[in-house]
Amino acid sequence: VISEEEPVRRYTKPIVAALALGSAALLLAGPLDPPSGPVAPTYKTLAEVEPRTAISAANTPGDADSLYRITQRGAYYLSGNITGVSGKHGIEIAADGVTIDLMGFSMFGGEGSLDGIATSGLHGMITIRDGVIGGWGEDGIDLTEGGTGESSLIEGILASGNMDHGIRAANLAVVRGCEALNTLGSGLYAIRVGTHSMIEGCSVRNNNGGGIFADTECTISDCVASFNVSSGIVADSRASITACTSNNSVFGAGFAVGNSSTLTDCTADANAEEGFSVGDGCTLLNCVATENLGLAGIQVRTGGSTVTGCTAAGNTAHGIWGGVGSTVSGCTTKGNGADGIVAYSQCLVVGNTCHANGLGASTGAGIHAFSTDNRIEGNNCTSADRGIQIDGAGNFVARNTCSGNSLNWVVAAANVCFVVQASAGGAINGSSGGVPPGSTDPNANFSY
Ligand SMILES: [Ca+2]
Ligand SMILES: [Ca+2]
Ligand SMILES: [Ca+2]
Repeated sequence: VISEEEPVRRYTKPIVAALALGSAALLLAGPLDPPSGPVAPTYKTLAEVEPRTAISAANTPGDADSLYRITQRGAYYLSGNITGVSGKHGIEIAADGVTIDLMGFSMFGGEGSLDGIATSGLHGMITIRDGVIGGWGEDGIDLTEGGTGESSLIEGILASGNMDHGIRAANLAVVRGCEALNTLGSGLYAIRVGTHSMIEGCSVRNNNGGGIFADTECTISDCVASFNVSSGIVADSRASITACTSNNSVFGAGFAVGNSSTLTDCTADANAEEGFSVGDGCTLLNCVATENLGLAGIQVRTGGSTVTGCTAAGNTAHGIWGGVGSTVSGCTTKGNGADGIVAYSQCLVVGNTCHANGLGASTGAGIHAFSTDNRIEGNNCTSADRGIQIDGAGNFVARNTCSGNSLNWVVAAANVCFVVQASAGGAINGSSGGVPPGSTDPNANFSY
């Protein structure tokens, strides 16, 4: 047991030592003459130390449908958590040029509440950062509530369990480093932006609607969409989508993208519909689609698109669906349930590897041309129900190789196609050997 006197005794020596140091410091003090000029205060006002406005009932009083309402441009911050009430938004923004720093605090809405943060009237140039916005009865953040304002930056926001959208911004928005999850409403999106916006480094998962929706001419990069009920990443036309992954959509596609868009280095896995479903005039480069359940791992819905350097494996139906007038080059398809590559008509299909497709109950080919005027060249098709199957007339088929398929070639009449059973030579050890494959025609196709 420690007696009450003990602490006093214990600190006697340090106090004496501190006093000795103090008197030494006094001996070294500078001149005692005060500086010339009038005496002025040296402290800083609160506005100089913290030149921002705390969001509070005194500074930013609410109105009939808001807890707090910002009516002047400027910088605002939270100094504590906010709990919503029924029938009200958390914070209304009724001015242009407003920055709200949530300072890591959370805004929790609760039953019957409206949006967490919403515009009131048409307002833009809005920044919102660094906090948690959850459980609001409508949207977490809605910068379109008062109309389609322009230019906003939303970063470092975790939006969870909101009823409608997690984060909804208007045109010319930048949304980065945000997470939106457990959004409850169906038919909406966890993150939705208007035209000419950028979404970077965001994660959307377990939402009851879709993951990300971007209007025309947006960029989406480094995002992950997982386990959303409808499609993971959806963009209207002329989008650029880079280094994103979208997986396990319960009823939707991994990526559903409009015309004239580019998708680079993206991955779609185990979605209930297509991995990638793109419109006319798109380019897919270095994308991977695996184990998706829709019509194809990669589907060019209409045509006129370029699919290069992509992989489609283990999808339930087709690997790559080329549409009309598309180019499919340098791709690998393996283990898809139906055809490896479908060339509908007027496609160029060149330099692809198609292995072990047609795994499903129906007949599948490595490459299957449905109609006319396709050019199919320099592909290797192995171990499927059919190697290369041409249903229509007027296709040009050259320099392909097929081996190990149940039927290597199934080609309708009236196509340009010359197939040779290649000759196999003996072993080669040294500088010469073997036999010619069986034709000197430069356009011959071979079975081997
Ligand atoms: Ca209001
Ligand atoms: Ca709203
Ligand atoms: Ca089969």
